[in-house]
Formats: sequence, structure tokens, C-alpha cells
Amino acid sequence: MTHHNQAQLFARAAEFASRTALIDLNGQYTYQQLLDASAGAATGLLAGADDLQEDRVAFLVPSGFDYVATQWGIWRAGGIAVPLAVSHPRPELEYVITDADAATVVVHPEFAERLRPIAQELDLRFILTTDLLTGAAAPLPEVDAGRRAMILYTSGTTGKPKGVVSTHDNIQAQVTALISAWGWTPDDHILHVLPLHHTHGIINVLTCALWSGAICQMLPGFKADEVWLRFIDSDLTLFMAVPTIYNRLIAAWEVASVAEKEAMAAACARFRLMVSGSAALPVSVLEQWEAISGQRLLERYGMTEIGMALSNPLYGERVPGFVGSPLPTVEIRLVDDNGQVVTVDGTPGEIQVKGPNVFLEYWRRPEATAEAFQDGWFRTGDTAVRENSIYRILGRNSVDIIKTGGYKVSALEIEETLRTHPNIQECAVVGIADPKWGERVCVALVLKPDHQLTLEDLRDWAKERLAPYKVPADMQLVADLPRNAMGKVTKPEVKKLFEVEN
Ligand code: MCA
Ligand code: AMP
Repeated sequence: MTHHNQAQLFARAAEFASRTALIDLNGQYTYQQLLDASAGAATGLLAGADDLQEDRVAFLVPSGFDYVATQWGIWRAGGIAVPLAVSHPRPELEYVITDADAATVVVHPEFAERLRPIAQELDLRFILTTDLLTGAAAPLPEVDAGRRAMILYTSGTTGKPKGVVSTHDNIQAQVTALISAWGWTPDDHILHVLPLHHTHGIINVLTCALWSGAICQMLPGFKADEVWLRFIDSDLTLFMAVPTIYNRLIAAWEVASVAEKEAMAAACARFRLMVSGSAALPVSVLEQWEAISGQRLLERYGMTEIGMALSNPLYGERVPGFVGSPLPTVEIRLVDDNGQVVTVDGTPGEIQVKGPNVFLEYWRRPEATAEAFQDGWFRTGDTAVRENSIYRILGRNSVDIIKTGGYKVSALEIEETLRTHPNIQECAVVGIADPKWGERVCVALVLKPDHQLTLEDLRDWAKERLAPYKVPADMQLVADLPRNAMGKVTKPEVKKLFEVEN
């Protein structure tokens, strides 16, 4: 592979210098301001060195200009960006910082006290964004695009989340495929409401916008009423979100007045494209949204390890329930249970992916990386079927992977944490189909003799240890967990405990 310089994103930004790049709660920023602040940040991070040489820099910064300037600063200094989630409690943050073996943490003052104790305990360099982003710029290194750029943590079927390492080339391939497929131009203006520790928010929304010379308007999180206001008040052309968010926008529309509904519909009519992904889009949601907004959502399929892989067309028919066909430069094959490549339409198989978009490795996990590939193809663990050249997702290979609110969570990881609760003897976590969340996290518990536990107490306890989307939404107390003849917990039986309830 020929490697070019990582600096392409920044060279492009220089061409758009005087244009608006970002809008956040504090104001508007041009591409030049982003270049200046990130050069200062890079210089500060380098602290006299020539190149960070892939040192990991973890950063906890709310959505907005400071987040992007920090991310760009890390890249321009030759570091690996490790975004931390503002919603995470201390143990989750500590896990990511430790696993990534970060030497430096950059933190916005709002979150300083959450990270300071961790930085002290681990003896890390601790920098406030207020200091980093105002520094003067010195010459910066040339960074080869084949180098590691980012680590995103993703839950898997085994234990703790793994760090997905993408190179600058991977990011460029992921971004440019989407820009060409979805027709991004400098005239686009997107509203960003997604978390910034996952691909959807970082690549599909933020980096595609900035690569294109477009405007990215960043809100610090999703609130349905606020989003409707922005739809009405801003000249937006694009919106991208998870099905749970479209659900909530529909719910807010339902309680609006007739006049408000007219303004909402008129606002939506101005968009050129709205996209859904990260979890299956129920056909009912697609239909309701189309009735409200006049927009037929473009559903696409992706994964942290590969960026986006399959997409419905920008022009042409978007068939409800289908995720379309391979994006430019992405190769897809389906492989059946016997490891054979599926050649006939209508036969289900595991989606396997090849192309410049596919990640480099799981951070410091060579065995997990090797297991994730079959003959050079990345094994997604998702099953699909192809019909008339377009793909439909059928489900996942593992019951222990749950998708809730667009977040991928591991049942085993949650169980591991819950088992450390002093009142819990045994537990089994399952994902139960849910109209709001796609799936919701539920746990069957066996308590220790003579111990009690309410759902509220369990949730309070879990919130201090797990990301909010991993905290069980529902629980059932049982005398024993259902097991098969081998003594293994039977998850389908556990699921029935909750499904009866519905
Ligand atoms: C939060 N709560 C939940 C969940 N999440 N309850 C059940 N299930 C959940 N998943 C609870 C909270 O604990 C809280 O309860 C109450 O709901 C409100 O919490 P809040 O934090 O306000 O929720 P929210 O912020 O409104 O979250 C909803 C959301 C969010 C905006 C839809 O889940 C979200 O941003 N999802 C997007 C995730 C995403 O970007 N995924 C992309 C990764 P209490 O009141 O008791 O405290 S996937 C990806 O990148 C791949 C590549 C791809 O294909 O895109
Ligand atoms: P993550 O690892 O968090 O990036 O999540 C990737 C997973 O989300 C995929 O492996 C799928 O299971 C799921 N996913 C993403 N997009 C879709 C979609 N359009 N339909 C169904 N599942 C999806």
C-alpha cells in the first residue's frame, strides 16, 4: 500500500480556512481557528519532542470546538487519540486509560475532578484544555497515514471492552467512502447530537463534515425538544442518528400543537438527507418518520472495526428493512455455518468485510485480532441475507451482545461487574426487545441467602461502576438460574422470564 501523509485532513481545512467549521454552545469557529488551536495543542502535547510516536493521549472533553481541537492536536503531534466518554463513571474511564496505556490525559475543566484522581494515581501527565488550546504553535511532525490514529473501545463476547485501533488511512477510507456515497459538499450543514467516543459520532458525522468543508453544529447531547428547535431555526441539510433518537423525536412531535407540527414538517423538508444506523431501524419507525417529516430515512450498516460497510442509496430506492449494498471500496461476502462462501441469494451467512476501511488490530490483543479474521476477511458476527443484490440484517451470532440505544454492550461484562455486588450470588444478563431502546438490558439474579436487593438499589450501585447504557433497566429475582444438562446458563430461558412480563 502506498502511504500518504496524515496531513490531508489539515491541508483540506486550510483550503476552507475562512469558512465556518463548527458551531457549538459557545459560538462559531472557522477552519482557520481549528487549525490554529490544534497546532497550539499539538505543540503543547509535544513539549519539545519531535513526534509523539503513537503515544496514547486520552481526552475527556464535551462535544464542541474544544473536543475537535484536542483530537486534531493529538493527530498533528503524531499521537493516538483515545476519546473518553463524558457519560462514564470512574471505573470505566480508568479501564480505558489503563488498557490504552495512556501517558497523557487532556481534560476540560468541567470534568477535571473526575480525572484528576486517576491521573494522580497512575502518575499521568494531566493537561487542561484551557491551557492546551491557547498555546503557541511550533513546527509539527510529518505523520505517515499508515500510522495508528485512534483507539475506540468496543464491547465483545469476552470480558472487558477491546480497543479498536484505526490508522489515519483507515479513517480516510471510511470518511471518503461516505462522502462520495452520500454526496457531502462544503454547502452541507449537519446537526451533531451523538456521543463522541464511537464511530457514528466521530467518523460519520464529525469527520465527514470537516473533511468536506461543511458546517458541523454540535450539541452536548441529545434532547428531543432542542433538536426540533435547531431543525426549525438552522439551515440544516443533514441529520444522522440511531433509531432510539428518531423514536424520541417522533414522541416529541406527537405532543406538539398543530402549528408546531407544521413548522416541524417545513423544517424537515429543507434537509437533503437523514440517516439511521448503529442498530436495526424498525420499519414502523421508518414509516412514522416519513409520514411526519417527508424524509425516507437512509439506513446503513457499520461497526467500529470497519466503519460503514453497507448503505442504502442516496438516489434510488431505499427498501425498508434492508441496509442496501456495499459502499465504495468495501468488499462484502456472506459465509455460512460451514465456513463456505454463500453464492446464492436468499441464503443467510455471516457478513465478512475486506477493504481499506478495516481496522488494524485490537490494541495489544494479537490473539483476538487473529480470531477476528478468516482468510483476511473481518468477521462481523452479524448474519445477513442478500436478496436482489441488497442486504438485510437478520441478527447477531451471539446472545451475549446487546444493542441498546445504539450502544453495543456485552452481557458478560455486565455480569462480571454485578457479581462483585455483596448481595448477589449469581446473575445472567440478557437483551430484551424494547420499543424505545431496541433492546434493554435485563438481569436475572440469585441473591445470597437472607439478602435483599431492589431494582433501584441495584441501579444506583451499578451507575457508579458502569456506563449508563449498561445499567440493567429491569431485574427478576429467581431461586436458581435456568441451566442445561452441562450446567451452563440457558439464556433463551432467562429471556422468557422477562418476555412473559411484557
Ligand atoms: C440511558 N438510560 C437507559 C439507556 N440509556 N435505560 C435503558 N437503556 C438504555 N440504553 C437511562 C438512564 O440511565 C437514565 O435513567 C435515563 O435513561 C435517561 O438517561 P439519559 O442519559 O438522559 O439518556 P439519553 O442520554 O437521552 O440517551 C439516549 C440516547 C443515547 C440519546 C439515545 O443512548 C445515545 O446517544 N445513543 C447513541 C449511541 C451511539 O452513538 N452509538 C453509536 C455506536 P435515570 O433517569 O434512572 O438516571 S455504534 C457505531 O458507532 C457503529 C459503528 C455504527 O454502526 O454506527
Ligand atoms: P459497534 O460495534 O458499537 O460499532 O456496533 C456495531 C453493530 O451494530 C453491528 O455489528 C450490528 O450488530 C449493529 N448495527 C449497526 N448498524 C445496524 C443496522 N443498520 N441494522 C442492524 N444492526 C446494525
